[in-house]
Amino acid sequence: MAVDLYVSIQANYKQIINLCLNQKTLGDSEIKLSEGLEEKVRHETTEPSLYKVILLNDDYTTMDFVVRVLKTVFSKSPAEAIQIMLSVHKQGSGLCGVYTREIAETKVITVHELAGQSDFPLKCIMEKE
Ligand code: TYC
Repeated sequence: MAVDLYVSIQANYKQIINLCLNQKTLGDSEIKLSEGLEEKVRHETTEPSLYKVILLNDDYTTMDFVVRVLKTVFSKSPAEAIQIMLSVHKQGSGLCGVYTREIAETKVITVHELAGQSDFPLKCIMEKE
């Protein structure tokens, strides 16, 4: 009888814990699962995914404009900007930098906006590392 009461009280405590942890059912494995998830979230927030921002070659955008984009949007030195532009011109594509998702997205949008304002078809893409 006393043992039954103890087990019942323990079950109630487990239910309260599970409600706090937003679990549907009871059990140690689910509490453990919840602890595991907390660890995963902590891990993801310390190491965000990185994305390569890549310029693509075309036949119409001037070399001068691409160099200007590399200097202003990607903070490249004049020598680096010329080297990357020539590499894109010869190889078809080239790496401009590696950034977190929102920064990479903003760089891609900025390149397309600047190109559009000057009527160039310059294309820029991002790729998850
Ligand atoms: N191929 C272009 C030309 O000959 C130059 C160019 C370089 C264009 C790099 C785009 O991402 C690019 N004018």
